Amino acid sequence: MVNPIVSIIMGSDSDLPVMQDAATILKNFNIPYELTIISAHRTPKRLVEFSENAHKRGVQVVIAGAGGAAHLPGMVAAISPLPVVGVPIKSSNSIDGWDSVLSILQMPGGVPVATVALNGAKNAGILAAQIVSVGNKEIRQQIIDYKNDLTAQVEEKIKRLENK
Ligand code: RP5
Repeated sequence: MVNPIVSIIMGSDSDLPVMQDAATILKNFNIPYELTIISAHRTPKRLVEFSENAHKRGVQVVIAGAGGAAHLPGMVAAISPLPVVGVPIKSSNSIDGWDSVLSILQMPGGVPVATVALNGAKNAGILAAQIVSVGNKEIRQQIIDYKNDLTAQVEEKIKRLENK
């Protein structure tokens, strides 16, 4: 089995329907990833163990999703030397989602978390792919192809609209 270079972690299995979008992107780009649950509040020792060791296992980027009082991405960023992409999730314990966004976004200077939109796990997957593409020409080419495809899709829509 190939070692994962991206780690997708989330606070609860209830986050999976959202976080699955990041996994789908990485799968489509053929980027080896792992996916698991780490709860900042309910498994704090597991959080520390993961954060201290992920880079030693060859992980290059962490995607961390959580809802409500969403401390998982920030706490991983506090310990790990790896770049952390944070996904705020509108969960059962969220007021309206802003609580998750601000918990992940408003990090103190010195401890960055690259925060995507609420439930924005798809963009987290793309951003993680772009980060690992810095040192990988094949992945970089896939990103270029992906962007060209986005353009082609819109051009197709423009054609359809203008020919009506
Ligand atoms: C957060 O609490 C999790 O990331 C999840 O978004 C939320 C609710 O968790 P469960 O009660 O569904 O386990 O820590």
